[in-house]
Amino acid sequence: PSDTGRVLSIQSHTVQGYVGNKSAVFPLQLLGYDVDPINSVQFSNHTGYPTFKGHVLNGQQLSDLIEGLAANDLLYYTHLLTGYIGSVSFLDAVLQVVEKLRTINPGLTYVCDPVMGDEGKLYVPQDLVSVYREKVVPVASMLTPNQFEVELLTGLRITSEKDGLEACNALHAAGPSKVVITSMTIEDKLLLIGSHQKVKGQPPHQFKIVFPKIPAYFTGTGDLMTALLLGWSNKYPDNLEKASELAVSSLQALLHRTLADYKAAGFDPQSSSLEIRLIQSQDDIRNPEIKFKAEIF
Ligand code: ATP
Ligand code: PLP
Ligand code: PXL
Repeated sequence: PSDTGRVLSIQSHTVQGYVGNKSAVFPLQLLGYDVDPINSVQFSNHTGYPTFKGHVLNGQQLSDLIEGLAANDLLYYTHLLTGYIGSVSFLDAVLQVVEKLRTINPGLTYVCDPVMGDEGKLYVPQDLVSVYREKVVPVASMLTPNQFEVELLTGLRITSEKDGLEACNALHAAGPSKVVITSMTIEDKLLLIGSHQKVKGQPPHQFKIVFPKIPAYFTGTGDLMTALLLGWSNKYPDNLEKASELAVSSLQALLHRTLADYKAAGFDPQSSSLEIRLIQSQDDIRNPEIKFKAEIF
């Protein structure tokens, strides 16, 4: 744990707009990290647009890149970051990358956003779910699921804060010492739940951060959130609530700027998903003002 690190980030690339690596690499760099992106897809734009064009990297092509790095002794990483993954074969190749990186740095932190769906809808193939559950969760250091993804990973139904906390306990038992449920809706309120099991087998330290729902739909925010959580939790390794306060505060500032910019341009923010104003929010990423405080359970 230190102020900086070297991150291998395996995520989507879009030519236009900010999802995947496009929304994770720049903020991590701003926070002082060396980031080496591997683009799991290269698309013209994110898949929420009427159409998209581009190419998908397969598991063998991922392994080729890793082999090239290995051949030059370039595989030392402090962190691995993964987000949306579209197939079992690619997820299996990622699992091999985790194993390989840990032979070189046994202390590697694997930060995994188990992107599978949202609001009851799955947007990856069904057969990915059991791979995440059985093979990925056990090797992850930090997991950043949303409410629906927690349900898929634990088989528990989450309708209250208590359910969320119990699900975190189940996930700790399966592997990761840090779990952040990045968003859940409980009685019309949005909240984040964080859980840090500092000692294996001991009760975790748990907290929540409540924040208001903005009446708009954004894309790439989940990817940005996980990147910020990696960045800040490495700087505050024993203080997940502080790391989460910083991440939530950056993100809310960025979302409000995004909304204001769209409105100023005469655009109806509820008519389609909004591209985040990432570059324009660099001060809010570097130096967030903490406006959202954690409440300890
Ligand atoms: P995953 O990447 O695992 O699918 P997710 O579904 O939680 O994660 P998002 O729904 O994009 O991803 O949310 C990520 C973060 O973005 C939330 O923690 C929240 O801080 C913020 N956020 C996104 N949309 C809104 C919104 N409409 N109002 C307020 N905050 C939002
Ligand atoms: N919709 C589709 C089709 C996706 O592929 C993704 C990818 O992750 C999303 C929505 C959600 O993105 P987010 O991580 O911002 O929730
Ligand atoms: O934000 C997740 C994401 C990742 N990758 C691609 C996407 C999206 C969201 O739409 O289209 C290609």
